[in-house]
Amino acid sequence: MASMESLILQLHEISAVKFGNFKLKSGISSPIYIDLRLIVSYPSLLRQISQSLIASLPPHTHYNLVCGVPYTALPIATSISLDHSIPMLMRRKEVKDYGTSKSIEGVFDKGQTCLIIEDLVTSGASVLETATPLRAAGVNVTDAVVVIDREQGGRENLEENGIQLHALFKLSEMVSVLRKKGKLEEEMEGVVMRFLEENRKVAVPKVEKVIIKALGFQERAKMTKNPTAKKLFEVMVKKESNLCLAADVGTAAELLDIAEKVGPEICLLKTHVDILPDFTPDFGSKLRSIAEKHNFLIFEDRKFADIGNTVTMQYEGGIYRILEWADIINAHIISGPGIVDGLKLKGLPHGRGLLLLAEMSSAGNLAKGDYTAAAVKIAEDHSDFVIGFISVNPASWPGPPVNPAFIQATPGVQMVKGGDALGQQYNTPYSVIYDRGSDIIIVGRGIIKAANPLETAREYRLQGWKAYVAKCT
Ligand code: 5BU
Repeated sequence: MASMESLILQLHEISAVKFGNFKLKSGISSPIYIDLRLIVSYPSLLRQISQSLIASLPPHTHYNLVCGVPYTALPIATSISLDHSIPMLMRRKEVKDYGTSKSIEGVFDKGQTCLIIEDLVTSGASVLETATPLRAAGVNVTDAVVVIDREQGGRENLEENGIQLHALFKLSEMVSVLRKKGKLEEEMEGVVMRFLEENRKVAVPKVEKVIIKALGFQERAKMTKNPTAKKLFEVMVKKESNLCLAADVGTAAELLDIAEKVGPEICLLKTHVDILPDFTPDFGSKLRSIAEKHNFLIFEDRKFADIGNTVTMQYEGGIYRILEWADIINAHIISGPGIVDGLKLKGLPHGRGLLLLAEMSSAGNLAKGDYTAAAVKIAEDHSDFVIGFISVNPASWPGPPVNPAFIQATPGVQMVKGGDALGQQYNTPYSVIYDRGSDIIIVGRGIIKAANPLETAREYRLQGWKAYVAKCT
């Protein structure tokens, strides 16, 4: 097997590595340019690279298909396919509307796993462009192998999309080998290293969103840093339920009663504890024992909105002592990020989670545009405690895709689109989960006012889950 050093020197020899000032596909200017298209003219080098790529994979890497990212990696993938007798697939670059079977050439079965082959990774966008139609066709994509990792965020971006990146070598390794072998002046080495340092992260364009939608709760459970979010993902998978009951009933007794009845169907039960006239201090422990019995989490829809110091007291103290019994709470961001610091101070030591109100369901509400974007930013800055968002249409949020570790929960859900007399607006479970990109449907009156709440809750659960499954396949 050729050594890394030898491959780097050979690439330099054929002028596949150039130093100067170049504009990259991602739009940034770079002092180094790598053109691996040239290797088709050097069959021995092409074969050495292909063999080294496969040898560089960790031994447990599982795949039964390979697919090169067009065009540069196609000959590399072909060489791998021939050498190892692994069937190859090709993605048609010209077909823009991926998701149709025509975008993939070759024979495959759903459930097979395809290794993506690429020459160079910057942001990871090209790998994702190939992974998206493969996943849409039912092929698993878990690993990508690349000749050179430019170390500009590609590894992280791909990881966020459930793809592990393996690289033959990093750009910085290439530069230091060339310097060591006297192929690069010290000054240019400095320029390139500085460039690498300053361009550590390149955002991935929109295509990622499609993959995020397709990522399952099981995979996303591994991505979150928060134990409550992890548990919620796991409960959803176990119970095949992405239904949250908004238990807006008249009394605590009724609430405990409906929690007991509907418990098996839900992943989450949402309370407004301040509407219960018969609240007693043992309410929390009673509800928690029902939650444990039926394996759901508790979300107090308190909508904290004050300054950090005040919310610490509201969260922990008063009559309700929310911190003691609610797994999840929510907050407006109107007062700025201090509210998250305050709630986190109390909640994080208990492993609790916070949903930020990024959007609301009621007509004429002001949570949109920059406000929604600010909620996302605050969530990212506190991803140990913020577990996601109350949202209405996260699929349409502008900007880079939201980290799939965050959970989207959406109120304003009924079987039929419509609203109430006081501004509530309803969308259907399918539209909320499939079209609007949410994860959890929050349903109140649709279940509570139904003639048979248990049967109706089951129907909502099935509809919500069906939409989630459709989104993942
Ligand atoms: P409904 O009966 O399904 O309309 O109840 C919706 C519940 O979700 C209710 O408890 C509201 O307080 C809650 N809600 C909402 O409807 N819209 C929002 O934007 C937020 C919460 Br945040």
